[in-house]
Amino acid sequence: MRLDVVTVFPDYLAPLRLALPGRAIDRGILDLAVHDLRAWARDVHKSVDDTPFGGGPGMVMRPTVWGDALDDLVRPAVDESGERPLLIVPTPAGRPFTQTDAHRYARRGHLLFACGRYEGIDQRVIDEASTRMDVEEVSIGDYVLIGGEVAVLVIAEAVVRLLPGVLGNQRSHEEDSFSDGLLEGPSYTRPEVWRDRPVPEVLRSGNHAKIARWRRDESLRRTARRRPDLLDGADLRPADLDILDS
Ligand code: 6GU
Repeated sequence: MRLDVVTVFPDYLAPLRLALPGRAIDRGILDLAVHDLRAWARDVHKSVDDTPFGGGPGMVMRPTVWGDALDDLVRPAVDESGERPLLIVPTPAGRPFTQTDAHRYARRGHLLFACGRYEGIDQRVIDEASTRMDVEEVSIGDYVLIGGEVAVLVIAEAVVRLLPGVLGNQRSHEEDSFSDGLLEGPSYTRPEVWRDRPVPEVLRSGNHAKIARWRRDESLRRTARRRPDLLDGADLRPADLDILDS
């Protein structure tokens, strides 16, 4: 996968070269490039923003600068594979980013992240880009960040860990929170008793069917308490309903 990030703070993206994404880069699974938007600025002051039409607080990022950056990074408009790049614009005004999106992004060949700062990017940049690439404006939650950089770290990490060969054990995706529509339950390791707290007996029983049922029940109970909204979308079996009633 090719992953381009355009930002006025390239240093913010340094963590992408650590840990999981870093290993993916070393193994040639991920080709990461972080670009300084100011490289496309036109004036001596390298300015990338201007005052908003219609008035109001803050500044808006200039379409001229962003347009040139996207032209240079998305040439040709179609990759060798014949696939359009996917432009992802993190913004608190976007659709919520979910695990389903992470799986969808992980199947793409080329992701391009455009980090906005200030009051955002001139909307014509997004509208014009839509004519030659797939574009999604996404939010990582109902709170406001200063810019899109941290959101890119979040989204990129969620995507990169799904790329084949990045995590050792593929089965670990299947047990992730959200992959079955429920939250994951608690986990335990040695020692068997720690500060007078024993590991739940069932986990030491060696009875795999019983362990699976217990894990499912913990997962259901936790989801009902913390994220009841998720239960509507989860595919529940008859045995699950008894737990939720109890
Ligand atoms: Cl994606 N960007 C910014 N700037 N703030 C956010 C966000 C994104 N998601 C939630 N808050």
